Amino acid sequence: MKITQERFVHEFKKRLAEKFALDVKDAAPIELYQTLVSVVKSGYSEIWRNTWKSYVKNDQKQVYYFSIEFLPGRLLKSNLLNMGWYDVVDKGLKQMGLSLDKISESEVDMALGNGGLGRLASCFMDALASDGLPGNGNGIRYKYGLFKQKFVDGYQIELPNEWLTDGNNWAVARKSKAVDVLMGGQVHLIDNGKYLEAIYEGADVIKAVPYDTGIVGYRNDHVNTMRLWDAQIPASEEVKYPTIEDRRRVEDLTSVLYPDDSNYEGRILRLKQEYFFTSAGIQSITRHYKKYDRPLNEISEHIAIHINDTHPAMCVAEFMRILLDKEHMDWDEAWQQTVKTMSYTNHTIMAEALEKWPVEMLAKVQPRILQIIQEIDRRYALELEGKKDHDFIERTRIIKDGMVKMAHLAIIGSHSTNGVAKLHTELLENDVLRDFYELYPERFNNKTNGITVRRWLQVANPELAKTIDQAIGTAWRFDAKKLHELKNHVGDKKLLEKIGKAKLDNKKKLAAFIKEDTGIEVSPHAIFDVQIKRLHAYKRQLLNLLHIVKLYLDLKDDPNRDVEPRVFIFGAKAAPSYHYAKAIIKCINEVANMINNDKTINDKLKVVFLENYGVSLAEKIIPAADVGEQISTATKEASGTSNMKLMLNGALTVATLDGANIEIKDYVGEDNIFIFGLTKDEVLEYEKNHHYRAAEYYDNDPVIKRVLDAFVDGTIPNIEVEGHEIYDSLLRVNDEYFVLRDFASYVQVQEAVSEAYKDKQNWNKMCLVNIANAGYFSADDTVEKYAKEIWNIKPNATEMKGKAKDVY
Ligand code: GL2
Repeated sequence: MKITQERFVHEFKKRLAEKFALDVKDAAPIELYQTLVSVVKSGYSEIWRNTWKSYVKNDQKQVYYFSIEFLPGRLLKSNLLNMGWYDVVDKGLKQMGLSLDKISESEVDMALGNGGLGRLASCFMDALASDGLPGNGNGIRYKYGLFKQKFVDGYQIELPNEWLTDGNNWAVARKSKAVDVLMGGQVHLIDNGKYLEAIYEGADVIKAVPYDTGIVGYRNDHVNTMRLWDAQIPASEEVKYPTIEDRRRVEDLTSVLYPDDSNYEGRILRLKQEYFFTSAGIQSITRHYKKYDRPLNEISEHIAIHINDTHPAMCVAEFMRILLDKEHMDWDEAWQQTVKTMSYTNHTIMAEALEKWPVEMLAKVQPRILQIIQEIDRRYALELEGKKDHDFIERTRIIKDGMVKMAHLAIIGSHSTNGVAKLHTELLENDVLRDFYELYPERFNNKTNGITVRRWLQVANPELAKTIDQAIGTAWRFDAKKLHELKNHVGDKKLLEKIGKAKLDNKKKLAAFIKEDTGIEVSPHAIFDVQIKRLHAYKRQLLNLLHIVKLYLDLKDDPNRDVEPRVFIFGAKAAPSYHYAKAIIKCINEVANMINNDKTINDKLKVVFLENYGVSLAEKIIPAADVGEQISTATKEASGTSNMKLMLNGALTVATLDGANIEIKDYVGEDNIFIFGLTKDEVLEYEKNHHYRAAEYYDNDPVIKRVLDAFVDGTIPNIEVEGHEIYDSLLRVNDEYFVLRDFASYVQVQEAVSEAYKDKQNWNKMCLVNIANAGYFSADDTVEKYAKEIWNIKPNATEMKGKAKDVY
């Protein structure tokens, strides 16, 4: 829809009056926000309808991306950008004396995910729509998002995140599209002469109600759907749940997001959630497919289903259940369609994150699904008999020792398994999933993660975006790879200065936010050194902290030491039950207190731990970062995506050779990144041979000894318990993630960072090289590869990508 400033202002005032009976000057921020959302929604609703209609009309193959987490953050600005309305609305609001930035702050983050995996799903949603591809999200509408983090005396406290208090203005409830999901009870198979009939007894019927959110493509008149399911009690079942507690038992199914990142918890409620959104999604897909009388033995030519990590792996069995029990297909045909339809992404090799569910638990949640998995497993083993040895078959079976291995179900039941960075895929093929790679080499492939450059540069960092426009024009806004044209400008001093200025301005803004949020004053001229991600031992926030303590002790020894001032900025939530991660949070906070309040340090060092890290906070921090810390133990971080967001915003990366860091290094070259630490082969060697002795590093390196002692000798106050825990984890438990082993090379590379920062022009040149190469990590391209190589889907025939290019 075309919009002019005049028309927007008129529409906005009209709706504000209709909705709230208010004038602009009397409206509260939330009322202004809700009014704006309603104008924006009305601007894309017709396109949304038309996009869906065109899929149906053209009988287009569609992908359904099943993910137990989505992390869209705020949608207002990104929708405005994608619709091409941003500037007009910004000016129109100003004309009314309002501010888009302020109104946008009223939007509560949609935080229905933990971290990288959920954010990736949302970047992919945005990219699918912007590529004009027929792609739908399928997930859970949690009533409570990821917990709100507060610090009390330096400890993490978790508060409920009631993100729906003011309603969710973007979603549309589609009660007419609800489906029934059966859980629990028993199932009997009865031969009725024609086929085996599944008779359910005593099962709970749960009504799955979809809430659809439009996902607006970038300037291409294309709007896809993210469908999130809510659990409700069907009217026919109300008498079964006479008390409020009874009702809660059902409705709680979609209440909370499990707050554990990369760690699986064997709780029955989680398993129920997995079955709930899987079944609801598969039922609605097949129901829609059948509406048009197409043959079911061709379904895989019309739909693709993506299993994002193992949480939706029951898709395989649920799809089989529908084809067998409802459509009476024979097993072989149903299986063929299932494998052709499904594809799976693995996001981690951490053993604790690989889901295994006890057979009895699955029997309680959905006995028919268990039966089907048992049959898949039986046939799998039978088929390999005589072809593979007994051990191989036992190692790769789906059910083993009373446990159902969800990754095995996903691999066996799909035609594609991919990792999320080159190194990660290599580890899957040669190590973690070696047997399956031997069995199905053609199923394995790599798809390095990507990010949406729109949110992480155009929306989050408008000043840098404009600077780039001035240098290379605006084509990069449609095709992020074009950022590489910046490489022709490395010698352009004016441009380098402007990049430096944009960074400084962003740092000033962040400094103001830090002051307001924490009371801590930081200088925007110091190096802003950022580590933002979940708190996890393998991500090694502790290594960062040890280095900070070293710098502090050096300054205490010699307060006149010539150091490049630095502000270390952390953002990280720890899973509520992850004791060790919480101990690290406490220690970072106490080190921060000690340093920030020490007058002798004279502002050479500051440590800021911002509360409640999430998408919106990331949008404030990333544009202001000079240095991004990507320091996981090699082999442990599957890909990482904050590494890509930070480089895109001109931060230089301090990195181990892990995950996508390796590919970043290959693009920018070794001179434009700070690499340190053990390599994959060295880590694997240590893990195999158990040669590593952390205590030797303590005994032989006086710097390490001094830094570690500070955690237990009272140097750092208020960490009597936590300091010892950390000390013991390194020295007694032998430092599982090789923090001490990598410490010396980390210190060295950090010295190189400080040295490099002294030459501003060269530093800005390095930033430019990073920005120029960040377009290679655009989610648009990643998703295009999934579309071509895995899903076999094509852009919408009526797609108008690039049509509005001249508007800028
Ligand atoms: C993760 C990986 O840890 C992370 O490296 C990766 O970038 C993302 C997205 O692929 O997936 N795996 C995982 O379980 N979580 C991740 O963030 N939670």
